[in-house]
Amino acid sequence: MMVDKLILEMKKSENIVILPHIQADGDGLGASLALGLALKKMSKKVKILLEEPISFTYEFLPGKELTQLYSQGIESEFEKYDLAIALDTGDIERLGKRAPIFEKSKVTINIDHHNTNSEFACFNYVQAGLSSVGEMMYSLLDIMELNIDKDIATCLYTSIISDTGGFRYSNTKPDTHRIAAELIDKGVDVAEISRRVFETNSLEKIKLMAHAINSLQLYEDGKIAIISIGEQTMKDEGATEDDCNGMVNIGRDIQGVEVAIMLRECDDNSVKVNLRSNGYLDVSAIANQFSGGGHKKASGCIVKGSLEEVKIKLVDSIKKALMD
Ligand SMILES: [Mn+2]
Repeated sequence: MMVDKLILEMKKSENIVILPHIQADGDGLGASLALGLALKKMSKKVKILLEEPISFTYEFLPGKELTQLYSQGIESEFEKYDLAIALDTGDIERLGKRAPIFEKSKVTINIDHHNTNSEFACFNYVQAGLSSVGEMMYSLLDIMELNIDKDIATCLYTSIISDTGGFRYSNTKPDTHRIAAELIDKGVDVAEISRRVFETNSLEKIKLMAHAINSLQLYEDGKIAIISIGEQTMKDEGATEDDCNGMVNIGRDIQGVEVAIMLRECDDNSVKVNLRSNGYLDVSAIANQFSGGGHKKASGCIVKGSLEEVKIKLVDSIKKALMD
């Protein structure tokens, strides 16, 4: 079984590097920290290598001392590593500048739940039906009979609530709640984690939301909602990439909307696209048409062109998909 192979590889290895996807979210980061803390208990030498600094949203997570920020030229530091583990990463591009470190590692493992996963590692453990890598990680640590302490539980709980929107999305299954219950038994502070993850925004984000709401456009009798944020607006408000997180939900939360799109202009004549589906449309298939990926109800891609050009392309492709 794949799980047994992964466990064997982890047990065999001494130096292990863990890599969540770029702009690590609650799931990628939470699962990485949980695995890092667990491997540490097994006396492994562990580094969690991040592309960007940890967002203030997740600063409360335990295990930060295991993280290191990628910087140019650090590749040689990782030459002696015998195992690289990518978490919550659908394809190798999602590792950004750290992809060569992953690829040069002697053994590579990919643990993920994206249905578009390209199985880019030596060992690929992909469970597309599961809510989060956090949920997968809980089961993995359980099989390894590792003691899940309060710190590890806090990381895993954060993973799960992040990707299920606090148990509100259809990926929330009976087992998701069973695992959450086990984690709460370990002493997780539910109210505090929920407040940090869902109810604490930067002032810049709130100001950005005002722009996003003003930019709202509806197409196809209100089935498609688009919000867009220009590069200049980001600069004017002093907003960061982080502040754009979840902004797509503004459109998704409107009655009658099937697909919500959030467009974020980047300074290299490209547009970062977030897609959310409220119902039957598989937005990972739409993202795939533009070399992106994700889940059926949440996906993303980066498209070359101006905001206007990208908007036309996407609306066109979604219109076609809605007609099928
Ligand atoms: Mn995830």
